[in-house]
Amino acid sequence: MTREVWGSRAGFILAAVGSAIGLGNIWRFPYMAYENGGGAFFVPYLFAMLTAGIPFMIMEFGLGHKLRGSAPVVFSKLNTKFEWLGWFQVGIAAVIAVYYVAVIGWAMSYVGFAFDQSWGTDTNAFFFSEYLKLGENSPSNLGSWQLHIAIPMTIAWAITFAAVFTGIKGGIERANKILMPVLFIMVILLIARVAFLPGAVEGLNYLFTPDFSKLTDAKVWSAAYGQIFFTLSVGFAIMLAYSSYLPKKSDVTNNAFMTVLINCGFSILAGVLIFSILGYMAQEQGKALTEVVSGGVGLAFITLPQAINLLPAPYIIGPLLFLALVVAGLSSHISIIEAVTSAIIDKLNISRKVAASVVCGTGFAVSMAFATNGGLLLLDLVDYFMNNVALLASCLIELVILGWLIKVSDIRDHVNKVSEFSVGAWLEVCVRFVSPLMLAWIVGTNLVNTFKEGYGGYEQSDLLMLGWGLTAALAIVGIIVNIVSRPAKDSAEEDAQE
Ligand code: MET
Repeated sequence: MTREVWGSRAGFILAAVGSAIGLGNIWRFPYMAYENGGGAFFVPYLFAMLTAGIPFMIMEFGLGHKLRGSAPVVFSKLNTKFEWLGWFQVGIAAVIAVYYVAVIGWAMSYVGFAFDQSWGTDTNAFFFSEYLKLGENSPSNLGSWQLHIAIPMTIAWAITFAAVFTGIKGGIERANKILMPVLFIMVILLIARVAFLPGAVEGLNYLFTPDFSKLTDAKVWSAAYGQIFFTLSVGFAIMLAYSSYLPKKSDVTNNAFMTVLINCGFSILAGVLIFSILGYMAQEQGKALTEVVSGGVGLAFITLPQAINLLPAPYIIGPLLFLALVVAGLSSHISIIEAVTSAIIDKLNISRKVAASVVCGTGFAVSMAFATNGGLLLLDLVDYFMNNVALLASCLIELVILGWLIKVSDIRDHVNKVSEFSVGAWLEVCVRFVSPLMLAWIVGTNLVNTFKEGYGGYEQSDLLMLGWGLTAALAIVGIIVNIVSRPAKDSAEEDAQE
């Protein structure tokens, strides 16, 4: 089978940017910046972007372009012993995909609620009690299935399925060519409106006024590094898959820089949007901004609805805000499902249509666990482990392989051969020293802290099964697949040496 290719350079960049820009940019970044020193957060964030984000993106685009395969193929072509890491990454992608779609589903519901603000004044009670119907649940006691959550999730799955089933150029590229411009237009229109509301400037001052004392706090650096991999979709099979469809003649370095810079620029736009709204809300309620700010799920589904209640023309701004979340989320969901699908196509040599049907069918069924009363708790616990343990460990292992177990200069040479401007030896310094050292420290700290303190007050048995157990299971499955894989990869290693 000849490998599919992107139809145009712009199409590839839009798809890569579509993957990178997601829920993480809108609900994670602004709060993270606020919590970690406001304007001063940009120092560690830029540092993480330059030393980890850009090098990682260049390496993954270079590897996907050179070795033309999904994550397991790429790693097994480097050395057949490394194939397991590709499957571990595909596993992380699969797990994230099944809960990420739940948040897209909630956001879809909230587009509807926003028209008449049917969440009422107590948006907290509305979200937890009326919408999620969270009761005496826990991550392992999910309660009953909720049709009103399952329906929007099904719509999200249908869109992702249609894109991935149709193929790289006709499906994924075409979807992103619609979704990305729509997202940018919506966000710019929203900013143009809310940035002039009274109080908005105070909100922005909060976000951008640097608290340099935070720069000596290790947690701030860890937060910046932790955010960069998730937001750029690197280290969990996505960008390897996307770049494996690049045509032979492609400017890898330029594409990587564009993707990273557009994504990080968009995060700042999202920060401006959210903090203008929060500043306005604080002013209207006569409160300090610190009293109204919240993070994560609370920011999107409790605080924003409260703010929308106070906004002029809430029936326009409200639906637009949630639609932006939906659009950003969908283009990322498509990419994460493609990461899994392309690995299955490569491994089993089956058609895209069959692979996409199996992946989306199974993913849909599993994701229904999140359309339950306890879905939020399950999501919270699994998300913590995937982001703070599995993904960062995967990135660290990838860095050790790329920096120390193969010749990183080979990849740099390949990249330089096909790109307009050359990448200097700084790439190797970042891949071999700066990033792995930072990550080793962060992963180590996360492991020790989670081991000692647990997470979110969940039961030990839940942490053991759905956190540690799930993470270990993904690695073990990868290793088993690696072992039983036919060792007929001898030609592959030669490919990698080329
Ligand atoms: N980059 C995406 C985000 O920031 C996540 C990876 S794809 C589900 O939301």
